[in-house]
This record gives sequence, structure tokens and C-alpha cells, in this order.
Amino acid sequence: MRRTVGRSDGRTVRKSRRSTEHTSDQPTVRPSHRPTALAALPIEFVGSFPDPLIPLAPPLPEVALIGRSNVGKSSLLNALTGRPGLARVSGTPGKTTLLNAFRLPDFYLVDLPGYGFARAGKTARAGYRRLVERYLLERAKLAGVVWLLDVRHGPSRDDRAMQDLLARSGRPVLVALTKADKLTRSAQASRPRELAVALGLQEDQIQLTSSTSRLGLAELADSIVVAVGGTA
Ligand SMILES: Nc1nc2c(ncn2[C@@H]2O[C@H](COP(=O)(O)OP(=O)(O)OP(=O)(O)O)[C@@H](O)[C@H]2O)c(=O)[nH]1
Ligand SMILES: [Mg+2]
Repeated sequence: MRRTVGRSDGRTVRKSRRSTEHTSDQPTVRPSHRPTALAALPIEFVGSFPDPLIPLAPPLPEVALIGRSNVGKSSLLNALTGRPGLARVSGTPGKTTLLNAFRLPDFYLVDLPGYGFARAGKTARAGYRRLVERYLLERAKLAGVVWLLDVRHGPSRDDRAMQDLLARSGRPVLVALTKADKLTRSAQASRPRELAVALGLQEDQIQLTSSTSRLGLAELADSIVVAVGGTA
């Protein structure tokens, strides 16, 4: 996770491929279902905060999860860490309205509120925008962002606005395509490329995942570990 989502910057990113190394006659990168590097680590909920610049103690690198409401952020956090009840998964979109921080030994995972919730009022939307913008633009310890997109849908207007904000922030970004289990095998093979083209990104900046089937979670966890300075 070393590249931003801006289309013209020269920083490089490479998603982790530890379990997906391929031979020349097998060019497809196939995500695995092995346990994630994060599942073995202790993790604790630090708190929910309305202030995007809240100092966390001790100061450690942070990786944030961002995506539209209901895209599967909390589910992904739970699946990545192997803790089903850690972040609240809801059938009602727009439940996560604060910044939720989780401490691992050497870094924090931060679950940000989802954007694009149609029923949120104007004031709530403005508050949300302020929180997320300030977090992404000004947060001193933000080492990388996992940007979630539902693999079944093309980027919405809100997703495009988020891509602009992420590009402006200059933060390293890895795209996690969620809910891959809802696609057929052949669509699972073709969608990442289609979405990479739609977003103007390299395919190696995009990770196909499913919190339900656990597809791609180990690779995503490795990328997070690398983004915060560890080795995967
Ligand atoms: N089939 C399938 N459903 C999923 C997956 N991930 C999440 N969901 C479902 O999608 C819905 C929303 O999941 P959440 O994890 O709460 O989404 P969120 O992005 O945290 O939502 P907000 O906090 O409201 O922004 C829930 O009904 C989940 O069970 C997945 O990988 N596969
Ligand atoms: Mg949530």
C-alpha cells in the first residue's frame, strides 16, 4: 500500500502476494483463504470519537477503512481480525457515525463512518464530510487507507468524490472490493480488472475480498502490516 489513488503521481504500491505467487503458466493472482496475519494479534477497542484529530495514546501508525455506507467496513474489520463481534455490523445503513479506533500491538485500525447514506440529513452529511475530510487530510499518523467498494457496482458519484479526496490527501490507498461471494466465479475473475479501468488504477492496487467466504483477507491483512512498517 504505497500508492495514492491520484492518476498522475509517481508513488508506487504493491499489494501483498505472499500466498499468490504464480508460475508463468499460471498468470492469474488467486486470493487465498489462509488465516490472516492480524488474527493472531491481540486487539482492543479504544473508543468512538467525534473529533477527527483526537490524539490516540500511545501514538502509533494508523490504517483507516473508508467506503460508502453498507459497503461492509465493519464486517471486513471483524473478518480481518478474526473477531466477529468487534465492530458493529448492521442491517441499517449509516450506523457507524463516529471514528472507531482499535488498537493492535504496533498500530491502530480506524473504522470511519460510511458516506452516501441517502437518508442522512443535510446536517449529518456536512458533519460527516468535515470529520472524514479532516481525518484524511490532516491526521498525522495515518499510514494508509483501505478504500472499500462493492464489487457488484461501478463507482458512484460519492465514490468519485471520495477518490478525489483520497488523491488530494496523498495517502497510500489500497482498494478492497467487497462481497465477492455475491459474484459468480467468472465475474470474480473479470470484475477487478473492469473496476481498475473504471477508476484509472493499476490492478495491483485492488484486492478482491469477501468477509463471508474470507477470500483475499490474508492478502489484505499482509498489505496492512506492510503499510504500518511491518513485514508480511
Ligand atoms: N454476502 C456478503 N455480505 C456482506 C459482506 N460484508 C458485509 N456484508 C453485509 O453487508 C451489510 C453491511 O455490512 P457492514 O459491515 O455493517 O457495513 P458498513 O460499511 O460497516 O456499514 P455502515 O457502518 O452503516 O457504514 C450487512 O448486512 C453485512 O452482513 C460480504 O463479504 N458478503
Ligand atoms: Mg460500519
